[in-house]
Amino acid sequence: MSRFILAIIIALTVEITLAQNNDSLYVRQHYDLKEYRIPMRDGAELFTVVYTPKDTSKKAPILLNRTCYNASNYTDYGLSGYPSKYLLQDGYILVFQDVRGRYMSDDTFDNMRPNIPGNDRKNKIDIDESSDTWDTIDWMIKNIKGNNGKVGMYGISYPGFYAAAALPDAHPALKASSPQAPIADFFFDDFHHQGAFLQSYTAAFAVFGYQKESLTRQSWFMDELKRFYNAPASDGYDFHLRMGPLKNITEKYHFDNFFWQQIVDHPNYDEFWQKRSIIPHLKNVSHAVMTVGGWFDAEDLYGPLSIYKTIEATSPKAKNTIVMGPWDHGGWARENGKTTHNHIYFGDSISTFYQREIERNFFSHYLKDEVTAPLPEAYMFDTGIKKWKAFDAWPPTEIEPMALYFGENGQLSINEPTDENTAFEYMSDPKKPVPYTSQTEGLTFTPRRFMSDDQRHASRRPDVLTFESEILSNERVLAGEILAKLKVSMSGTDADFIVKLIDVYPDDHQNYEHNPKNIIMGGYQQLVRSEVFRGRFRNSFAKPEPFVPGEISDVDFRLQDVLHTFKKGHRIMIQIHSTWFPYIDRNPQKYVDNIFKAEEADFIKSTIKIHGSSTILIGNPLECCQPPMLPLQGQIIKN
Ligand code: PG9
Repeated sequence: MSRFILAIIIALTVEITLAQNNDSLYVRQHYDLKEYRIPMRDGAELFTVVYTPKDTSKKAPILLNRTCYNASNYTDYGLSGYPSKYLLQDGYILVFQDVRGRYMSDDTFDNMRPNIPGNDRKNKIDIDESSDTWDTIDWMIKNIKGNNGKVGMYGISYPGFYAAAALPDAHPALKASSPQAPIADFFFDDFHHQGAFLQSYTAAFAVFGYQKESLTRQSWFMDELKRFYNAPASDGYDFHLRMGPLKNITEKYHFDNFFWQQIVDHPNYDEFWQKRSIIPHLKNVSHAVMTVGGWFDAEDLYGPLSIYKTIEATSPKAKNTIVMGPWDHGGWARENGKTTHNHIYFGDSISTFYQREIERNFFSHYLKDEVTAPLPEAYMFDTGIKKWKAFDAWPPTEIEPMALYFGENGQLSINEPTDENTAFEYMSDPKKPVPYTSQTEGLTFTPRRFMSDDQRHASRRPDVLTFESEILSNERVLAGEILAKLKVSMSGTDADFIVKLIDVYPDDHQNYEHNPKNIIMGGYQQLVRSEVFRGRFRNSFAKPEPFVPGEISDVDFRLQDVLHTFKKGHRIMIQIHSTWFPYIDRNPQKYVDNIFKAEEADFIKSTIKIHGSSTILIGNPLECCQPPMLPLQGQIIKN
């Protein structure tokens, strides 16, 4: 390593350390730290870390972060990085709490603990995350000195779910909540995407699949995590391919993991998953809600979009805002310098702008009655021209929608139907699955760096259908929801469908902004949006159905929203394939009741056809069956 680079690394390390020390030093100088055990209505006590400003000249609002990731990480004045330094300097009472069943809090943990519908949080003894939040807020208002009676909540990812779970029947002192990269429903976020299982997450089960034996400030699941990280292969693709069927993971690694067993026992969207979705409970919300997400979030993209849209549809009194930026999972809390994602540079200080001008103003306005610039309904970053745009509705209605059709010779036609009698086929082999990334990834805890990745590795494979438009003579803005309406047939009896929207750079594109690996950017195929759909759920996520070989079936599904300008000189590309490994598990392509119990022999090659009457619709709110952006209609299994 050259001396110059070494010097840079040392300088950066010192700077980062100083920044953290400054945070810790700053926190120690400006805050008093106390720990409490807050009693819940059923007698359980939740461990809570509280920082109160030393400056008591004015009463301060409370900012509450409920977490399953160990509130003890926030003791000893160690707040570096989160919440942002702007909130740190704004004189809030900062509170971090272990949710029920985690670390220093009592009782046992339940993933996405089901909300009890209609639970009157003031009186009933039933407990859920909403009642625990209600009890916590009520206790804090009455017992923490110097508070102004107003509470805000925020949290990224799982803590983002807890910020959303506070909203049903919320305590009157809760004035503002910011669910950030929130999980809304584990069948559409994190572990599953539209019924397909995210195999690359397998190691993460160690974090959520064991109960602690006593109160603890430290992680207690590390031995289980090591089972995975002592694995023979460091290449994630090879490791998981050698793994074979998912049942081998149960036998070799997760034989004692209660959450893994729940995943195996509930392969369909049954009541177990439905009652763990927060979506059906987001009604009559009367608070300020700012949902935040990253366009490149491979874990929780359904979450922010569905929470925002549901509140928009069910809660006219809510002051409901959504912010979507060029980040992967939680990037807005990490990247204060250049914002890059894979080989694409999006700009400088984008996260700082968000923290200082958006997040800080949101809480100041609603918790401190400060006059701040009103937030737009939707503050969305265009990932094509790399600029923020404000909309007064999301999805926007003022942007021309687009329909994409598939033609011969890989031609993608814009807004012009092609010959419906054509069909495009590929042979999908689960033993040679399409890699989800062009890069070699290790055994990732969760894959986070592929959602703007180069797709040339895929477009050159015979099992990937690739359709490409003419060179655009004018720029085209794609904004809003995407609906894939596929007409498919196959030689097998089950299949997954991965649809990708891709921005193809001009052949002579030169990229000077950020290209540390010197990728040839001429012809770069930037992933704009991708999503998988497990075909067995085409008529219902609760009731899967096999395909009939040779019969044409409709497979309609949403891809998550986009805001992307395809510049003049670029092309629009669509890819369709049926494996995406190891990001998602392999579909045997022979229908079995439970893929988690499939045998090696169940995995078969299948010739799959996409028929010419298929189309991809982009823009304007799309009427589509699934997944439920709003409370499930007709699919709730009655008790
Ligand atoms: N939603 C993220 C996650 C959940 C479960 C497993 C892995 C990641 C998160 O809470 O970071």
